[in-house]
This record gives sequence, structure tokens and C-alpha cells, in this order.
Amino acid sequence: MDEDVPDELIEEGLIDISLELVLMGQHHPDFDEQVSSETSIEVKEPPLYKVLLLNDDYTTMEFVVEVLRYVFHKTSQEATRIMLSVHREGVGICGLYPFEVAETKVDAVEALARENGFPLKCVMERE
Ligand code: TYC
Repeated sequence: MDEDVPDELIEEGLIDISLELVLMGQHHPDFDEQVSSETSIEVKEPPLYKVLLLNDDYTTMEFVVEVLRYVFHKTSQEATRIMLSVHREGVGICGLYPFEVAETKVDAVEALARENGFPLKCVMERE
């Protein structure tokens, strides 16, 4: 029920403005501003970031699977699937997160890789 209430009905007194308000969902331009500003505040959500793993020739498959399990909470099966997809395609998505969560995961992957002597790279990209 979101059709416009025709102006003629209001001007000719065939429909009363208060009755128009009672007919929820119906629209009149005089009330546009009030309605739209309330809606835009409530529905705004934070942007999400893709965390991507990049392939290289030196990091072991086993290490990548462990990283996916530990940092991204993947099951062994899902971690293996993502690792093989990165190995074959060059890049793969580990997950979608708000900015600070994505940043923490990228830092965790690179710290673990460095500590273990692997060149594994992980980057984030805005959705
Ligand atoms: N290509 C690596 C190998 O053959 C495995 C690998 C997979 C490395 C995914 C990085 O993000 C990566 N040992």
C-alpha cells in the first residue's frame, strides 16, 4: 500500500489530511523529508572488507591450512578447499569482515608467516 494519494482528493476536500496520515503506507510529498531522514539513519551499515590470501611457491600447504583454521575459524575441509583454490587460482577469499577485524586478521597471518619463515601474503580489499 504505497501509492500516492492524489492531490485533487485533498484539495477538493474529498479526503482529509488527517485521514491521509491514518492510511499508513500511503504517500504525500509534504511528508517526504521527515520520513526519509528517519529511515536513512537506521539502515546504514559499516562497509565490509574481503580478506584475501595470495599464492606463493614457498609456503607449505599444511601451514596455509593451519592459518585458515586458526585465524579464520575454518573447518579442516573448508580450509583445505580455500588453500587449494588459492594454490590454483593465485588468490582466494578467507572471509568478509568490518575494517578493524579484517586488519587484525591480516596482521595475524603475516605475523605467523614471519615467525615460521614463510613469505605468505594476506591483504584486504573494500567490498
Ligand atoms: N603454492 C604453495 C605450494 O605449492 C601452497 C600455497 C597455497 C601457498 C596457498 C600460499 O596462500 C597460499 N606449497
